[in-house]
Amino acid sequence: MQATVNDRTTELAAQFPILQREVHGKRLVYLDNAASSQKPTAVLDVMERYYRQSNANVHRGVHTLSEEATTLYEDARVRLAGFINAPSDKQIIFTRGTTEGINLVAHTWGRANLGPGDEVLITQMEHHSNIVPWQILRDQLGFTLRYIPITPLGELDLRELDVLLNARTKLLSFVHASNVLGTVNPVPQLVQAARQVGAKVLIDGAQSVPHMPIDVQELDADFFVFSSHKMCGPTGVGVLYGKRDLLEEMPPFMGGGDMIRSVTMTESRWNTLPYKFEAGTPAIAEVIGLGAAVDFLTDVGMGWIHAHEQMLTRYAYERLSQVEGLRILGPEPEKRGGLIAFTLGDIHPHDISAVLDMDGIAIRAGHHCAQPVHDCYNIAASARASFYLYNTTEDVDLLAESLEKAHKLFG
Ligand code: C6P
Repeated sequence: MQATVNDRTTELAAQFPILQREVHGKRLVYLDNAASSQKPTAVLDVMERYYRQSNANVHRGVHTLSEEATTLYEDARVRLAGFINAPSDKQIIFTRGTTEGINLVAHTWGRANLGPGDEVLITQMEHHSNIVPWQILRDQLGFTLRYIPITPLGELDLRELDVLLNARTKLLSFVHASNVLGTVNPVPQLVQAARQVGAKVLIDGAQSVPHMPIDVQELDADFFVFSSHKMCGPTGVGVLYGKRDLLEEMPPFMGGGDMIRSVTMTESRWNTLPYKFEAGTPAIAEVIGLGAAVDFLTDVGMGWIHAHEQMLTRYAYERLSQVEGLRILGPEPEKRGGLIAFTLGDIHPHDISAVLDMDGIAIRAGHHCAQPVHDCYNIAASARASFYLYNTTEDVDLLAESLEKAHKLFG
């Protein structure tokens, strides 16, 4: 069974040109997928084809190239809507990524709805991109920012939820899957609790959309954001999904071309959804590339990807637990996505990563843009291995062997 899974993975890995290269004379073992995934030929080809054959601006011309570019761009939107089961492609707003999606909600919905006496509830396991925008807005608008704490095992501590989430809470915003702990948070329980006090819900899906089937209607969040570059797509593009009535009510984020219906010297009127939120020339090639990434992931099967990563995570959890001095952050494999952050004795994570790099193994070292999570464990940084559809149990074995080497070297 395991051999079969690894066989399919090897076949998939062959579709990623970069995975054929060597680093320091060794086969590249890419375990930094939570930071950014690699890109298959299907995505690279579609982007090159766009530039070679159809390159022109979208929504702006009636010549053949512009019409082709517009069709490719809007087809990608339809594919994205299907991928997360959005009721309409009008609810798919292309952004630059998760960070911009959260900032868009903060500076449009947030500015229109938050003020003194209101509360925004986030969690201590957020990425900085779901903390800093709210701190900036809090300082400008005077609302209160609260945090759901974390248990020592790396799960949300929901014992005080009925106090933290109250009639003053206007928004509950949380990460679906933590980029440090791997914890997959209980969306139904959190959404239901928010509904009871009338709070809106924003979910950061940066680490969930690439790795598991997502149905935004089933999750029932008001806003859901994610990034293309973590799901086999190019950098520079991401998605904000929102409930239609909210998106209709919200003022625009940025002003400029394409987001207007009409402009006079005294005032402007806004375009309809989704264009109201897409000011200026968008990342056309990147959106088209993201559409191809969605086709690729759908062909592989999101259910298969999820099961494969669960298998790898269980395997890695056991294998890494045997490395002397290694401490895993976060819950047991059943409660986490496909990543494992850890410390190794008191070796600095940058040193761990440098030793692994000499063996061709790429991991991430640092605070992973989530300093408050590390504060919970009284550490400044950690090392993190994160898996994707092209990783195998052999990659995990190489990781463990290299970590043992690092322990001997520094221990
Ligand atoms: N985390 C990591 O190595 P952007 O940069 O906008 O595409 O994504 C931001 C972001 C938001 N939320 C979560 C949960 C994330 O993991 C990330 C990106 C990368 O963990 C880069 S810091």
